[in-house]
Amino acid sequence: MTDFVGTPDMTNRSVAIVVSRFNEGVTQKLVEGAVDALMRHGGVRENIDVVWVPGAWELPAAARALLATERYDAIVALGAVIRGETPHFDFVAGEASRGLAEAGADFEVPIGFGLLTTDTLEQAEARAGGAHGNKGWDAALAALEMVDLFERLRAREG
Ligand code: INI
Repeated sequence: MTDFVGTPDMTNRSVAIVVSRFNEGVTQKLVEGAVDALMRHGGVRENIDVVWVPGAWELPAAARALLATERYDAIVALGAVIRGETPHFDFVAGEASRGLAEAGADFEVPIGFGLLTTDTLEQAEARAGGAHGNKGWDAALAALEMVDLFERLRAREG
């Protein structure tokens, strides 16, 4: 039996953070958490691109455009969809999530999922550097772990 577990390591790796401006007070904090995680795991600022889009709906298209460049080892997708502020919460949140999952699967590149879907602004703030941590940090770390895991699995294949 062999266990495979990835170790988050940003050394010599390149990551794009794609983030929505909608609810920017929250998403800016998610970016800070994600950048912090990447820097604390061996990253340098030259290897981190931050790409802003209007809203969560636009995240999958931007992620695909970034992946098509083949410049990145991983994508970190960040956003905040808040139920109280939109009658089409389910469409925006659902389609953004589905689109990101599909993009990751199609390109076989890890996409860290840091899209908050909450009932209230307070719940979103609590997850963007508040009482419930920072989901931007979590998403960046998960993406790095998956990059390393994929590398280990590919090495095993060869
Ligand atoms: N986009 C978000 O990222 N969060 C939201 O809460 C939100 N609301 O409330 O509607 C939202 N809507 C904008 C959407 O993502 C698109 O940018 C817009 O429809 C233009 O395509």
